[in-house]
Amino acid sequence: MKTPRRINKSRALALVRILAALLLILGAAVLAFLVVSRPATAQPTARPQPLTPHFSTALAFDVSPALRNLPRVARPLIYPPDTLLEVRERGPEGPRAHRVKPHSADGALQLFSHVFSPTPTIPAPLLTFEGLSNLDNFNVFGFRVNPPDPNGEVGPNNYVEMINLVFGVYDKAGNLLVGPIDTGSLWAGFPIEDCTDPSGDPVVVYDQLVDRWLLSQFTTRGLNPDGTFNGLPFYNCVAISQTGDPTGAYFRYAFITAQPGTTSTFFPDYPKYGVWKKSYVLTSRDFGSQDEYGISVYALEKNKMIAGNPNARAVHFFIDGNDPDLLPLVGDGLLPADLDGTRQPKEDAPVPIVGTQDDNASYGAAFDALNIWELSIKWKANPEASIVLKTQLPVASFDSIFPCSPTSRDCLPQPGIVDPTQFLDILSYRQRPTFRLAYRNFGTYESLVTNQSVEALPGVAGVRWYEIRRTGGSYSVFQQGTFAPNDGIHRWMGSIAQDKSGNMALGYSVVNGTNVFPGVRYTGRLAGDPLGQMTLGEGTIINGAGVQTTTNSRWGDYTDMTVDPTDDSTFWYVNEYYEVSGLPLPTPTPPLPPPGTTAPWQTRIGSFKLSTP
Ligand SMILES: [Ca+2]
Ligand SMILES: [Ca+2]
Ligand SMILES: [Ca+2]
Repeated sequence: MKTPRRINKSRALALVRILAALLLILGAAVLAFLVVSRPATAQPTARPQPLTPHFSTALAFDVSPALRNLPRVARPLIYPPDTLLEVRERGPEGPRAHRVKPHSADGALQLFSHVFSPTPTIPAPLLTFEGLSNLDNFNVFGFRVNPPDPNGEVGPNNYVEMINLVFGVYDKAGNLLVGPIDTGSLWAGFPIEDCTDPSGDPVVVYDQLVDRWLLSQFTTRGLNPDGTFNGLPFYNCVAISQTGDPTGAYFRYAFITAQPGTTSTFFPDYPKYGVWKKSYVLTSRDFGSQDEYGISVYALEKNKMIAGNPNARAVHFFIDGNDPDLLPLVGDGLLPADLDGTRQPKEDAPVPIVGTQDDNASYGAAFDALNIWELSIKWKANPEASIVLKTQLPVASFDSIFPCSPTSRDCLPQPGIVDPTQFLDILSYRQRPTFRLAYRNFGTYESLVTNQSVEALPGVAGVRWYEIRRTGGSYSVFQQGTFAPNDGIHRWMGSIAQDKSGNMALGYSVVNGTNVFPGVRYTGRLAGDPLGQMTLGEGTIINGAGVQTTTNSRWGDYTDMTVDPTDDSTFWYVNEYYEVSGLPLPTPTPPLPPPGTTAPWQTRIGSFKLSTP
């Protein structure tokens, strides 16, 4: 184990540094945006340059006590009880897409012959139960946060959920076995203390190939409270369960995000992970301290990590988003393939990495497309790795720029809410697909499904979803659709996956301005159904009964549809909703919140199957 630089600052100060950014004036963020949005140093290149792999080994490693015995790092801080902190509200923002051409009609809008209503065709949930909530944050930290970043995955015996800023382990009946624990405690005692902060953007994935859990978060000590860089490094903190029991001990790793050849530090925002055959793959939206912007792609050496080898390696590529030719090809993020099922990709098959581009947005896309990158990696003594833009797949016209006002996050109305600053964030302007890129090998072809939020009809949010196939190494869009029944309900912040038969489930948030409170629903299709159609109607994980009243408007930033490895058929979905309203209450008054509550978001976990066995 290499000895990292020790950083000795108080826990309270660390929390303040991470989260107290809401105290800053907006002007600082605007200035940061202006500085990084169009750097004068950007040099156009004709085509994507060959990208150089940078290999490293984990900067720190150790073995944790069993999760159920870990000491708790977090100590409640004294805040007014109604304090709500936005996770990393101020900080590097990078480019922000805006509209450059008028609304485009959606070219893959699923048509309904009559007014859409939920049909009995889609099976009801087998089970739903309460996940973690903002009340857990209050109980652990003494304050609440937004957004929640809800995600979780199902394993043989457990469901593990991570949110900002806590996580928990459930059995499959929904009983909480361990937690809620502040995410930093997962790294309690770890040599790189940055990992012990409750920093956020957590991701958990279950690796059914080797029966292990991967839990992760980024670090934020390199950011000042005002979002500027202070010279400290950043890390991706990754914990791998020693066995299939997520309540047991973990092998803990930290991989630095520094880039060779520069003195900049790189903040790895919005990390997303995927399971592959011999690698864990992660992508992040990076901001360098010298105004660099781009997307990082990492592969982590899985076989050594699951063996608890301190010398597990990483390979890192940085794709420069300040290059105007590269910006549309990476946008605001790429998603790594995350393997479902047990049929593995071919030996040495490249890992698909997928982005999305929209010609309505200001990143320079000439047409609407999926951008397919391929990452190749061989973990030899002298490892080899490469990443290439494999192809661009034109897709049916879509429009990711929703009419939001007064800010780009004030988009979707809620019942009783008349102040548009409290409208919910659709987040569709971010030029990227949303978690996950669910991969499945069907033998004669490989299939990838993903989704993004769009303006499906003028002023109506919907979910564009895609099935990409790789056959003999070549990619095509096998089907695509936009799910937005014209029933006055907004659907967004989706996540999609396929079961072993190719049946597809799409979960998402719902809301409207009159009688649909923020809730969680799902739709689906069977493998043989007409292409591009979610044929089964709509099911409900949980109906909302309250509204979000915070003016930061944050929603998501992601949700998670996963597949039970036991039968490879049962879907498990997690998303946020409101059972009671935040304060101040809108009129008419929905259910009353607990005293002092400002943002009582909750999460709900639900399971369902689309076909009987
Ligand atoms: Ca998995
Ligand atoms: Ca478009
Ligand atoms: Ca707002």
